[in-house]
Amino acid sequence: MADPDLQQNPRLNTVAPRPQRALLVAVDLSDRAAPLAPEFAEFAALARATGVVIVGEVIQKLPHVDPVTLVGSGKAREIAERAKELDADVLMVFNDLRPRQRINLEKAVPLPIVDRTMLILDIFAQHARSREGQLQVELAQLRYRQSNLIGSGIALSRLGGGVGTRGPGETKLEVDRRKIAARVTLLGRQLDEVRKQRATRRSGGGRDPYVALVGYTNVGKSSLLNRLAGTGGNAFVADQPFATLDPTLRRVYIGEGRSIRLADTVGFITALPKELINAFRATLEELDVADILLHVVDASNPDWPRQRASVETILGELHLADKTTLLVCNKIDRLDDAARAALPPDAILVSATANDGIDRLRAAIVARLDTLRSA
Ligand SMILES: Nc1nc2c(ncn2[C@@H]2O[C@H](COP(=O)(O)OP(=O)(O)OP(=O)(O)O)[C@@H](O)[C@H]2O)c(=O)[nH]1
Ligand SMILES: [Mg+2]
Repeated sequence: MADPDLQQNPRLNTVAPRPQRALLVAVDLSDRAAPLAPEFAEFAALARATGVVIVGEVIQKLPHVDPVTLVGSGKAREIAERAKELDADVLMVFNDLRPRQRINLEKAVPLPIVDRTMLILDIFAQHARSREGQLQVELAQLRYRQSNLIGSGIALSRLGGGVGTRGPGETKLEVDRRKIAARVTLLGRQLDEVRKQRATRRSGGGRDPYVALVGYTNVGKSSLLNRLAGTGGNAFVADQPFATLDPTLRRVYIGEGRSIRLADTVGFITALPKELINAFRATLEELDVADILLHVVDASNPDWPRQRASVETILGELHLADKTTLLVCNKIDRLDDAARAALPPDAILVSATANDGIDRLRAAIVARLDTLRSA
């Protein structure tokens, strides 16, 4: 962060004496097409990945969200009491919040509010390593604040402090808005510069076919890259959402004297914030030059069909829906024979960690490349 004024109150930036205590809140709309349970579990995983301790959860069933406070007003009072009892420091709200609902809920429950998008942005901020990645995340964070009227008082990890501390008053917000706009312009220019440099580097790359791993976050894309690349793999692997942010490219031998360039990419998630898609668009649209996409799913997660559909939606938004794609079902070491047999017949079954099916995957890539070449 170049502008110190955009940062959080320095008093709050000192190392927290204990992890932040989060109370999770959700409105359950009992939508049969999109049941709450799997998405709420994912939300909790996102919360934990930011380093908070979850001290409780409040879920309210409603036919519609309350236009004023999101939850009903009685529920808002109940949340305030629970938060006090549990000594919570931050409210993490699952559902999308309009600016007005955010302000009203913050009045009813005097705690900073962090929503799902802010969590995702926070994790991205913690994990971005490359200059381009860091610029992209900061741009996404600022754009999100701009469109949701959130002042810089909400400290996300890279700005120091924990996730979500008190927002500033109105006047500060006005000043912030001008500064944020100026910073957004500057970041945009810096990103253009970094991207030009990267494009120059990339054009020096080899002629081997280009294959990209895509898929939901935490399904094992980086593990597969490591397995396929052998000793040269060393991509970062972790059991947490968004371990990989920066694209990695490795040369991989696929047999018959042939190699490919294999790219690892940032994982996707349901309703990936549009600010992030826009900020990462340039990186993601590079997938357009891929000859084949390997769509990796975690077949051991009962929720994988939903995850697969989300990834396909995002690929569509990136105009990549028509790419040649192989479906790769990973983590089959966790499945019994019956569960394996129930997977789609065209899928390639593998386990990156148990080193199972990797030769089949190599052969499938070779075969598909041959089909493409003869087409
Ligand atoms: N049981 C099992 N676990 C696996 C397998 N492949 C990966 N994992 C685990 O799944 C977790 C996520 O693996 P990653 O390779 O980091 O997943 P990713 O898709 O790159 O995740 P992001 O970069 O966060 O999107 C790690 O804990 C891996 O050890 C597998 O075949 N079987
Ligand atoms: Mg990864």
